[in-house]
Amino acid sequence: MSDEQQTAAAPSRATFPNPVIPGFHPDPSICRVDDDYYVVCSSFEYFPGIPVFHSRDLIHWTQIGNALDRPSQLRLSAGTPSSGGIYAPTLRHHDGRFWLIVTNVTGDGGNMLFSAADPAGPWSEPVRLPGVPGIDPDLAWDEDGVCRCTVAGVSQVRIDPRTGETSGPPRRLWSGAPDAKAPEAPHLYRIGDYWYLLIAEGGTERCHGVSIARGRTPDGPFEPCPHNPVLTHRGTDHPVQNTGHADLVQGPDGSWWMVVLGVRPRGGTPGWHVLGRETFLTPVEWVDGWPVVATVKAELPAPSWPLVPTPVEPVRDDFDLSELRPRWISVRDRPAEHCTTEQRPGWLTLRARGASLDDPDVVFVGRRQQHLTCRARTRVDPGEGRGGLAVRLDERHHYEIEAREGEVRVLSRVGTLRTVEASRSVPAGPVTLVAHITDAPQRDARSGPDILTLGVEEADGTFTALGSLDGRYLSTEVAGGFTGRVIGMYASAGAVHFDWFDYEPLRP
Ligand code: 6LW
Repeated sequence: MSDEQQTAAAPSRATFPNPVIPGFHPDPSICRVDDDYYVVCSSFEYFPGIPVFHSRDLIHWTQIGNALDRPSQLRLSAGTPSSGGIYAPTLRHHDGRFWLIVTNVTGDGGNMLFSAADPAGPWSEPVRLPGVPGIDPDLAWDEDGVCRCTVAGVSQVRIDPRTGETSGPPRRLWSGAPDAKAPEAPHLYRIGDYWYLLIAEGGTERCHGVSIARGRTPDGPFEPCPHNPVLTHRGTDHPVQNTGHADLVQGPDGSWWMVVLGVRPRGGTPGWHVLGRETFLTPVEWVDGWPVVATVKAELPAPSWPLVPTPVEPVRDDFDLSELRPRWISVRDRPAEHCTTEQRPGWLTLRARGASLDDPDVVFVGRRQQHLTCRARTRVDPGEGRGGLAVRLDERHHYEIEAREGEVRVLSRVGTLRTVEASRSVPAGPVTLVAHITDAPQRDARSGPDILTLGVEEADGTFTALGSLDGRYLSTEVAGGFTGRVIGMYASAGAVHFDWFDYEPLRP
């Protein structure tokens, strides 16, 4: 049986890990069509943008594509900073089509709408929405087919989703608690006799929460839920923190669920989360017409409906396809002249543009770190160029092991500090570079979350560590912003060839 055919979990399992979509997958928006569920997430400075996931049981998810996978849909200029670019999508199904609305917060982007017959793609060219100001756009259609777009703040405008035309100025709706920070991530739903307006408030950090109001019409007025916030982990010691930015869905048995972003801070105080904001699932019950949302747990009980496990992702990508698999993302763009599997069949060739990972023009192909402990390896032939294996939080926070002919070096960049941590000679030709991410020993209040050990694999298969670096410096609490770690390959000079890339979780 090949890796692709194995299944993720024995159907008899009693509990399932939450996050259901681990790693940097924030701002989830969910949509159900019959027995199929789809989730999209924010993608910021990465291209392709907006990862799209599919599930048949709400527990097991597979990435089926990236909605914005052509430069005509997404052009992120070199001026796009990390955590700029593409924010908070909403995915909906209406009139036989899937509709996706997102904001590009950088350049001339603004709000954009895309549609598709199949969420795996292709998605349409963008319809621009100059009349819709603000981030976190939502789409909702009423019984007459009128489409409303609701944005952070919270305000609403009627739109024609096919043309992007708006009618009338944006109207203010309900903004959560009167003194709450950042009323955002609105979603409007018709459920039973009411229209519900679900929002996030308190900001996407430790005070994040979810509140709701209801009205008899989609225009309001909205009456706040008497027990708002309906979900928050602020001031608690739950292992999952920052819970907010939610979207509602009904399970196969008619039960209600919420997808919500959360983080897993670890180490001493104040706690560092390194995988970015992840997508969790939590059950919802309705009492007196209001949702009662369960605490977001790190494990989910087995649901009452049949599980449909998805194929386990193979450890190795051999770069034997002409297209890169959907999990691979690059910084801002990925032109074929800088990234190809055609030049040397079975290898990924990266041709440098920027001279290091500090450069907004860096040629980088990586995947999200999705497990708290894991190992990444790649076999690289630097030829006459220079490149290697990097763990990237953003352009100012990254660790890498870099090869050039006859030498490897471990490099770190933290804020303004750039350090050569170690170097050593290696035989000319291909070399296997390794990044090993393990738990940090918890010694006292200052212990970090994890340790990144970078090194090389010798010809006999043994591992030689060249540097062990504190993981806290590649965390959101240090770097700031909205993203998480991405691990991958890069070229910093000339053409660099990669034979394969392994990513192996060390714990589920
Ligand atoms: C997003 C806002 C948020 O637009 O973070 O967690 C911002 N919530 O709703 C960026 O993802």
